[in-house]
Amino acid sequence: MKHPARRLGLVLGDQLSFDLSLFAALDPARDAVLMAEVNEEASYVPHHPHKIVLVFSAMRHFAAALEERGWRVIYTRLDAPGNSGSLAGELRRWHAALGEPELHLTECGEWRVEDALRATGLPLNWHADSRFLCSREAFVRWAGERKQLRMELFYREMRKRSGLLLEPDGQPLGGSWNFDADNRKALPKGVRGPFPARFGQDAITREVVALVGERFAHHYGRLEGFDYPVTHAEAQALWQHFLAFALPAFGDYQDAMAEGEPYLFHARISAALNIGLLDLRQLCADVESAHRQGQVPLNAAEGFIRQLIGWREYVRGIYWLRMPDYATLNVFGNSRPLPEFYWTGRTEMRCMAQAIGQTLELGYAHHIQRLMVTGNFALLAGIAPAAICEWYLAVYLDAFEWVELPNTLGMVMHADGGYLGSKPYCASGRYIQRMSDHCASCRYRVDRATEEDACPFNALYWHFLMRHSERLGRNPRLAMAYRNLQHMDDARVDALWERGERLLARLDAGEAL
Ligand code: DLZ
Repeated sequence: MKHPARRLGLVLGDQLSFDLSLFAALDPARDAVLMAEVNEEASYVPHHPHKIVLVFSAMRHFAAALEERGWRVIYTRLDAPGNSGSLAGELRRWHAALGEPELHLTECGEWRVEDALRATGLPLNWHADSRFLCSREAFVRWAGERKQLRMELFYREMRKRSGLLLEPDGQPLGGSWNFDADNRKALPKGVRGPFPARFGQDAITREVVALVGERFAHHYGRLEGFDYPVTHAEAQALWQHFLAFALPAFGDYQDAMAEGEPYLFHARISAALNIGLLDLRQLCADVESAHRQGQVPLNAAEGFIRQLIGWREYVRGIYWLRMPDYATLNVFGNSRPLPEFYWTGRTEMRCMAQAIGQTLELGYAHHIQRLMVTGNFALLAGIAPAAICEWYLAVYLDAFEWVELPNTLGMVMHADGGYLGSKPYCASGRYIQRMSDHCASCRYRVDRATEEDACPFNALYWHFLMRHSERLGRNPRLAMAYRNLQHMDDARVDALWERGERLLARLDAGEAL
């Protein structure tokens, strides 16, 4: 038997925070921490190589930092002899090897992982994930008997509970809870995002890059060029770069897209936050103080804080409230496979090629590219929710199922029938034209809908509304679109339907558009 431990704390690859409440339950003098790189987590979906590099490298750096603080860390490398290949297997193995210590764990991000750990039958002591403001139980209480949940109401509760951006009398700063209407500007010509912060690879990261190259070369996405933070200090530097150079314009251009601008004014911190390298409370406090010191307008500060304490906590609450059945919802009965070009970027639709291309290169696209380009296309084309969910989970550095699934299945695909959001985010090519400069260099014409060179988003948009009119026709948020459809003459409606049918048939034949 290895030197026994009294207690063993399991720390997962997305739990790399010194502030986890788990650590308060352990004693560095007598207890141990277990961390494990396992094949199952790296391959249950074909993760982008950068994502595996990020998680493994950040895990190795965190293990070293724990050891520096005096912790005994049992660390299983992916290629270590005896690696059982799964988190449950490693927990069982080390529980036996260390003399059956008391086991401590933090609630998992993903239902799948928590289920597998519970299924070991080992006696497990669970700790709440203190990185979130709203516990799973508090969300269940908030949701109560409400038939429909709405983010906006949840967000107001969170603002009140956290005290963020409030007047002394408890009213919202600036007289409104939400300044989203100010955050939809297109990018003026000549405006560019700041130079992105980039982080060099140290010896640990280079070793991981080589390992990922050997073991996961068949995964889609580029291995070279990894430049993301892997330590708390680097994540702080990324954050300070955002505060100084991008936050002031973040609100205005939050929804904009531009050629050759993968980040614009976005923070790019979501992956670091989701794996524990950044602390939500600090981020919110920094943004609020930047606003109160006059460095950042309210629409930017409020918009940023809303994403963190509103949307992000809301989707996590819904995930844990509704899993595991939530993953199977498919109210439109979609069954079309994901087009091959999602994995290669080879499509003549310029906006899609840009969004997918940067995703394969960087493991990153911002929320409007995800929602209104790749997501919108999947919605309009009737892609099977499970297939598009797997894609988002695999290709984005920040994608863990608790945040990916509600965003994709609920917000993008409306496959939950409107439980998470009140309308599907369907749009024609006009929206993309308004918010980007992609259409100018596209081979398709955004001002046409029925001709062979017309932007596919246009006919697919009307086809989507027509084929789901029974379910969506009475949705007040789509009333204008359905009114426009009613006012079209029959010949136009037929031509749109037929063009939509031809496009879908081409997808079914495995053709790229
Ligand atoms: C994403 C990921 C990967 C690629 N590898 C590991 C791993 O080897 N060990 C580990 O503990 N965690 C890994 N993760 C993150 C887990 O998948 C994550 O903990 C679950 O998705 C739960 O959120």
